[in-house]
Amino acid sequence: MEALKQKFAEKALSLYQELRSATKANGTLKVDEVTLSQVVGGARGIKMMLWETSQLDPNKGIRFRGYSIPEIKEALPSGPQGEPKPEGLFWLMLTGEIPTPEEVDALTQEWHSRADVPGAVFTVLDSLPTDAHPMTQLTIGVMAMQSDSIFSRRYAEGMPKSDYWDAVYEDSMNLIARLPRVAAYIYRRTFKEGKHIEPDTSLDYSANYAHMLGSDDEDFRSLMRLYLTIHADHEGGNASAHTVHLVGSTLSDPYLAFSAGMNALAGPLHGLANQEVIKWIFEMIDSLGTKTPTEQQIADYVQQTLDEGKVIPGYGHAVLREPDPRFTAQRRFAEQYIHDSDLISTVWKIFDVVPPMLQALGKVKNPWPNVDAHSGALLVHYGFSEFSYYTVLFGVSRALGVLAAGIWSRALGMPLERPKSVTTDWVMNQVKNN
Ligand code: CMX
Repeated sequence: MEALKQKFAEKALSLYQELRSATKANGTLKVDEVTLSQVVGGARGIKMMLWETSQLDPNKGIRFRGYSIPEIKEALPSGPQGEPKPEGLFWLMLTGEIPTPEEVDALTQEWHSRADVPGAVFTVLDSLPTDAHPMTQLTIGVMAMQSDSIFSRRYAEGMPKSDYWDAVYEDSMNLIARLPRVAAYIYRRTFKEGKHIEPDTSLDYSANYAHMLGSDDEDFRSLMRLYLTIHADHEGGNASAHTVHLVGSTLSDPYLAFSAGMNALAGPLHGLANQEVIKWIFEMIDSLGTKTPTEQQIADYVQQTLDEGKVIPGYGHAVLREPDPRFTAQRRFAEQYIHDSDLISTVWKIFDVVPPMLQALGKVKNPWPNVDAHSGALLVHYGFSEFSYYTVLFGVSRALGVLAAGIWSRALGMPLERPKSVTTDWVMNQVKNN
C-alpha cells in the first residue's frame, strides 16, 4: 500500500471508532439551535455536517487542518520560488500531518502514474462545440471517465461497507491525477485551435498543468502552485463542497459526486465569480476608455452596477467577515512577482473603493473582497485572458479538497445526508404560535 494510503488508514480507522463511541455516549448533546432566519436565509451558519479537511473562521479565514494560508506557505514543501505545492496540502488534508519533500515528490509521481486519460474522453470532448462553456466541458469530461470508477465496480461486486473508503480513495487519486490533462485539453481545444501539449512527467502537478496549458514560465508555475493550493478547500458548507458531500452520501462514486459539485461551482455567486470579476473590470475599462481609472471613476462605475440591481463580483461572502486571506495571498504574490501592471493596480484601487460603498448600503454583511476578486488579474498578466476558463482552474484545485473530504466521509462511515425541509404554511403556523 502506498505511504499516503497507509497513513490515512491508520488515522481514519481509529478516529472512526472514537467518533462512534463519542456519538453513542453523547448523541443528544445540543450543538446548535436553528432560527427562522436561517431556515429562510439559505441555512447560513447551521452546524450540520462533518468536514475534516479544513475549517473557516469568519474573521481569520480558512485553516487547513489548523494551518492558516501564511502558515501553509511556510510549512509545506514548495517549488523553487517558495510557493507551496498542492500535493503537500492534499497530504495534510488526508493525514493532518505536514509531509516531507520526499513524500510530496512521491505523491507527484503517484499522480503521474495514474494520469492516463482514456482516449474516449477526448472523443467525447471533441464532439462538443468549442463554444460550450469550459465548465460544461469539464463536467462532461469528468462524466466521460465515470465508467472507470473502481467504487462503482466494486460496489456492484458486493464490496463490504468497511472497504468503501478504499475504493473512494482509488477513484479520487485517479481523478485528481487525470484532471489537469482533461482541463488543459479543454483549454487548448477551446482557445488554441486544438493544438494540444503532452504532459511532462518531470514536472510537479502544478507546473505540469501550466505546461499543458501552454506556459513554462517559472513565475506562472509558482502562481499555479499557490492558486491550486489556496482554492482547494473552504470547509464543507460552500455550494460546491456541500454538493460533492451530499451526492457522495448516496454512494454515488467520486466522478458523479465531483461533477455535481462542479455544476455548483459554475454558478456566478460561487466559482464563476472569478470570470465575472475580470469581465466586469474589462467592461469598466472599456466604458471609461482608460486602463488606469481613478478612484472616483471606479466609484461611479460601482454605483452604476449597483443601480442596475447587480452585485459587485468578487466582494462579499456567506461566512467571511474580513478580507479573504486568499485575496491577500494573491495580492502578496502580485507584489512580489509583478511590477507595473495597470490591471493589478486597478484591482487594488477597487479594493480601496468598494468596501465603504457596500458598507453604506447597510445590508451587505461582508463588504470585503473574496478569493475571486484578484485571481483573474494575475492570470491575465501571464497571458491567460480567456476568462470563461477561470472557473475550470478553480475546479481543478477544488478537487483536492472535496475528494480528500469524500475519502474521509466514507472512512468515518457517514450516512446518507437528509436534512428536513418545511413549507411556508408550517413556518406561518410556527409564527402564529410564537
Ligand atoms: N454586491 C452587491 N450586493 C451584495 C454583494 C455584493 N458583492 N454581496 C452581498 N450583497 C447583497 C446581497 O445581494 C443581499 O441583497 P438582498 O438582501 O437585496 O438580496 C444583501 O447584500 C445581503 O447579502 P449577504 O448576507 O451579505 O450575502 P449572502 O451570504 O447572501 O451572499 C455572496 C454571499 C457571496 C453570494 C454575495 O456576497 C455576492 O453575491 N457576492 C458577489 C458574487 C461573488 O463574489 N461570489 C463569490 C463568493 C466566493 C466564492 O464562492 O467563490
